[in-house]
Parts: sequence; C-alpha cells; structure tokens
Amino acid sequence: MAYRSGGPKVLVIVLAGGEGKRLMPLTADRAKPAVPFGGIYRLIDFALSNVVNSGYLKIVVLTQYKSHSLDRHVTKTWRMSTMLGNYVAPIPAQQRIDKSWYQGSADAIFQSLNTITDERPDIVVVVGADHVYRMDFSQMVDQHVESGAGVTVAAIRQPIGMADQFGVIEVEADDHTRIKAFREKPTDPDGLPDSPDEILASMGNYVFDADVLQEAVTRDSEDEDSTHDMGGDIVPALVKEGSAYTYDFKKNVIPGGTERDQGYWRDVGTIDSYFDAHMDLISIHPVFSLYNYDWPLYTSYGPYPPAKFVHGASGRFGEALSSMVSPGVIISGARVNASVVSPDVRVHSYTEVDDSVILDGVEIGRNCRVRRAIIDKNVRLPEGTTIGIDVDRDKERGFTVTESGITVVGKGTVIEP
Ligand code: ADQ
Repeated sequence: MAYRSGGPKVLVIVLAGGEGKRLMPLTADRAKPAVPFGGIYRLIDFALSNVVNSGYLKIVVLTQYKSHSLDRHVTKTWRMSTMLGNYVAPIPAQQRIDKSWYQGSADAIFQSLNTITDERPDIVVVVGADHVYRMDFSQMVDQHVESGAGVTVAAIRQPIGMADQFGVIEVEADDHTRIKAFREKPTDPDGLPDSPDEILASMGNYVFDADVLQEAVTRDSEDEDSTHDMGGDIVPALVKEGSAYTYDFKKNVIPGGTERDQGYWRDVGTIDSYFDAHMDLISIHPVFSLYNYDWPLYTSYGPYPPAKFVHGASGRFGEALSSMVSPGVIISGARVNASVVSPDVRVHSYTEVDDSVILDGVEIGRNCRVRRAIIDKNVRLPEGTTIGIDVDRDKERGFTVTESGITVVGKGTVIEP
C-alpha cells in the first residue's frame, strides 16, 4: 500500500466500555478502565500512555457503562492541544442504531464509524483499556504494513488453564505469523506444539487496514447470529479470509526497558489478578517498573501534598515498609507493610496494615488490623475494625472474599464501630 508522505496515517480506537463484572465490587459504579491502579493511576492510563508514547496522537475512547468517572479522568488527564489535529476524545455510546446500547465491542466501533470516516486514516489501531503493560504499537504497525495483513493481532503466551479467558490463536506450521484458527475463550484448548502447557493468547490489541475494519464491522452488523464482538466475531471472520496475522509481543522492545519487565503484561480482569499485579509493583525488584521515564506512564491526581509519616498516640512513628505510598497520605503511629496506598489515605495509631491495596481517601481508625484486603475509595474503618483476619466473618459482614482469600470492601460500605 502506498501512503501519503510520512508513513501511514494512524487513528487509535481505545475500547473502554467494558463492564468488568469479574472485578465487582470495584466496578459497581465505575467502568473497568476507570478502576484505580498502582496508587495514582487508572487502568486506562496504561493503554493511553502506550499509545501516546508510540507516537499516535489521534485517539478516540469509546465508553459505555458507568462512564462518568472514566470520562472525567480522560477529559482531565488526557486533554491535548487540538493544534496539529491531535486529540484524545471520549465518545459516549451514541445509541445511534435502534436507540440501543452497544451489543459488543465490534458494534461499538460500527456505531462510531464516523470517527474513521471523518479522519480517513490508513491504519486503525484498536486497543483494550484494562491491562497493565508497556508496548510500542508502532513496531506492530510496521510489521502489519510489511506483511500485507488485513488485521494483525498482538499475542502472548499464557498458561493453558487460562485459555477460557482469552482469544486463542493457532498459527500456520510453516509461517508462524499467519493465523490458521482463532477461538474466543475455548474450554477445550490444545497446548502449543513446543509447549503443551501454554496457549498463544490474543492481547485484545489489533492493527487493521482502515478499509478492512470498516468493511468487517459493517458486514458484522448485518449478521443476526453475531455477538458483535471483536474477538468473538470480527477476528475469526478475517482468519477465514486468510488475512489475519499475529504479532509476537516478545519482539516488542521498549526504550529504557529492563530484561525483567520486558514482556510484562497483566490482564487484571479478576480481583485476584488485580491484587497480584499490585504485589508485582512492590516486590524488591519489581517485574513491572514504574520508574522507566523513557516510556512514561501518565496520569493525574488531586492537589495533594507529599506523604507524611508522623509520631502518633501510640508513641510510635508512622511507618511504611515494602510499600508504595501516594501523595496526601498521613500515617500516624501506625505500620503499613507490603501494601499500595492511594492518595489522601489516613492511617491512625496502633493500626497495622499488611499485604493490602488501599484506594483514595480511605480512613483507617485506631487499633485496626487489615490484611490481604482491597479497601475501595472513601471507606472509613472505625476504631478496632479487623478486615482479612477472619474471612468467614468478612463474608458474614457482606464483604466479597475471593477464592484465594482476598477481602474486598466496596465503595460506600458503612462499617459499624
Ligand atoms: P475480553 O476482555 O473478555 O476479551 P471484552 O469484554 O469485549 O473482551 O473487552 C475488550 C475491551 O473492549 C475492553 O477494553 C473493554 O473495556 C472493551 N469493551 C467491551 N465491551 C465494549 C463496548 N460495548 N463498548 C466499548 N468497549 C467495550 C478480549 C478479547 C480476547 C482477548 C482478551 C485479552 O476478546 O480475544 O484474549 O481481550 O484480555
């Protein structure tokens, strides 16, 4: 394909309408891409930072469910100069067709096709908004253009036990980039020939020739049997046509990346994986580094002063060990260990917090014990509260407790003293 000068013109569509049912109660009143992560970020910041760092500055964000906090965050954090035609534009569900919500991610794109026809790009990069990773999409676009593919699907090896959470890719034996078969979330997967305990999973990131995408979602919109899903319908249809290729995420090299965090990608689709990804951040040698300023992760948060650790009624200094503590936090005469603490949190005397994720504005009173827990925004723990110490009691009190024993206290929960 011949491009106008300067290479292909690229438009990025960020799919940010996911409901995130498996992240309940964190998604009770926010879309999954708006879920706070890593103290100061929202999940969508990772996808958007990757897109911007890849050099792509025409970005539309398709939102749908409970999009208020997502919309506010995108507008506040990602407002860009519109000079030179750059933008990050949140697009709420239009209910353009039959006044209905989007049926699925492909329908979201179909109903927003005017964003493509207005911009007239050569290439459309479609990315999910709920993963933690670094990726240079321009390297994937280069491969896409060289291969002559209609669609290129980013892929990473994952344990076979997780196949039912992913689109599973099978490649041609003689050409490891051409996709032979694509099955969305199969329950009877075959392992890879060279590694039977693994499958090749779609990362939910795609590079399309713009006309191929437009045609595919238009055709899909007329198919009554379709679920109108990118992974479930659009990619399998293009695989049948022989125009789908895969991009091996292992090949992606990030400036300033280390051997340790090269290839890091976490789908934080469940409470347990969300919790584990936080624990990845605070390990002594983190497998995912937030300190790579050659590939910065952008975000914004309130006007908070630096974190403070003060002497409290307990006669001890407040301290945090093996933890990340955000601005605006005050730890007074309490001990926080192996935890990630978001802005504006207060932890009072005699309290101990271990292995936990504490979101914005939480207040933990005196003499509390919090262990292996996620406490959502603005929750107040009165004096003497215990969370995560006796999980049966946590369940009795109506908290969510995951299979691996993480207790989640949802937003707006009132805990009796
Ligand atoms: P899932 O993540 O299960 O699998 P989905 O729930 O469609 O698929 O979410 C994909 C992205 O689209 C997310 O960023 C989500 O927020 C967004 N989205 C979902 N519905 C939307 C809608 N109606 N409007 C706008 N945005 C919407 C997908 C692929 C798999 C792949 C995994 C990788 O389908 O093939 O393996 O991602 O995690």
